[in-house]
Amino acid sequence: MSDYKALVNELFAQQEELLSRANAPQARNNGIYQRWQNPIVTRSHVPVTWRYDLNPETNPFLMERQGINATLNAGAIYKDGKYLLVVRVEGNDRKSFFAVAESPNGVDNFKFWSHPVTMPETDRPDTNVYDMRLTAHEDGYIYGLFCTERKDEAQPHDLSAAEAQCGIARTKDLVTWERLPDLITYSGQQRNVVLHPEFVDGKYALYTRPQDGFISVGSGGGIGWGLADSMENAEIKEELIVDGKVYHTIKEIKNGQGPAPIKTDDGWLHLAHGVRNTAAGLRYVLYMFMTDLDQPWKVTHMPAGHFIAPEGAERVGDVSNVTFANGWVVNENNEVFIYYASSDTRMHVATSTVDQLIDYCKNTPEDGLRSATSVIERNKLIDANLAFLKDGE
Ligand code: M1P
Repeated sequence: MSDYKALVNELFAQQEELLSRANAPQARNNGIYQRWQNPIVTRSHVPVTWRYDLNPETNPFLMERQGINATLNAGAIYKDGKYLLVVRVEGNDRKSFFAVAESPNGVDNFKFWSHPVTMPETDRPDTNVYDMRLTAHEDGYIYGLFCTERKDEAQPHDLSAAEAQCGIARTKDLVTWERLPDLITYSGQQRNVVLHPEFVDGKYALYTRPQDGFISVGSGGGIGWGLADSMENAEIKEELIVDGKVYHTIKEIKNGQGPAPIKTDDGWLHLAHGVRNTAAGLRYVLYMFMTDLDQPWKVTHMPAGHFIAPEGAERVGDVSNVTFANGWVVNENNEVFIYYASSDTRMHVATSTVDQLIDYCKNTPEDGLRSATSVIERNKLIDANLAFLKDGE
C-alpha cells in the first residue's frame, strides 16, 4: 500500500474510533439531570470526505482543504426511534450550515449523514444561517426556524453591522427542505424564534426575541409570543413578552427561548438561555420555566437562577463562558435528552426525565430579587432539614 493510501486509511480509522466511542454518565449527578462525560459532536466528528481532498494528484500533501471550526447549537428531534440533531457546522470561513447527525441512543455514536443540508434561499440570499429550532407541528410538517444573517445595508461602511431575521423552512424527512419567506415582525431584528408545536386559536404560535440591534437587544428583548395565520407567509403583528429581562438575574442583558417546549400534563416545559454581563464578557447560561397548558404564553413556574451553566472544559472555546441549547427530545420512556453547546464550540448531552424537570420547575423557589429574600428561602430549607433530621433521630 502507498504511504498516501495508508495516511488516508489512518484518517478514516481515527474518525471511526472517535465516532464509535461509548459515552458514560459523569460521576456527579445533581438529581435534576445527568451530564455525560464526552462531548457528543465535535469538529472531529465531521466526515473526512467533507474536509480533505483524498486524491493524491490534486492534494499531494493530504491537506485539510476545507477545515471545520466548530459544531454547535443543534436543533433536535426524536424520529422513528432515532435521535437526530440538525447541527450548526461552522467552517473555517466562518460560514455556518446545517447538517444532520444521527445516534441510536441519544448519548453517543452520532454520525453525520452523507451530505450537509442544502437549504434553499429566498430571493434575498442569506450571508449566514444558524441555530435551527425543530418543531414537529400538528399540521404534519417538521419546521426548522433559524437565524438568517445579512449585511445591514443601511450601514454600508460599518462592516460588522448585520441584520438578524427568522428564516423558515419545512420538511418531512430532514433531507428535502422547502424554504418559506422569512418571518415578518414589526421589531427591528429577530433571533431565537421558535414555533410552538400546536395551533393556538387556529393559528401558528411563535416564541420570538425582538431586538433593536444585531448583538444588543436594546430596548427590545425578552421571550416574546405572537400568532401568525400561516407559515407560508408568516407575519406576527403583535408581540407579547412572556418572559422579560430582569435586573440582577441571569437574564439581565438578554434571553431567548431554546427548543420548542415539551408538553406535559402539568403544563409546558421550557428551556431558554439567559445572558448577563461580567468583567470577562457575556456569560450565557440555561434556565427553565413552565407555562400554562392552555395558555402557553402565561408563565406558571420560574425557578430562580441557572439550570445549566458552563463548567470545567465547557467554559473555554470560540466564545468562552457560554452554554446554549436549541434542541432537546423526549423518548417513549419520558426520558429527556438535553443537547447543549459549550462556548460556541462543541455539543454535549445531559439527560433527565419529564418528572424530574417538572419537579425542578415546581419546587425550586423563584428569584426574590434581593439578597434578603434569598436568605429567607435558604433558611426555610435549612430549618426544614434540621427538623426532618431531628425527627429521624
Ligand atoms: O455567542 C453566544 C450566542 O450568541 C447569540 O445568541 P443571542 O442572540 O441570544 O445573544 C447567537 O449568535 C448564538 O448562536 C451564540 O451561541
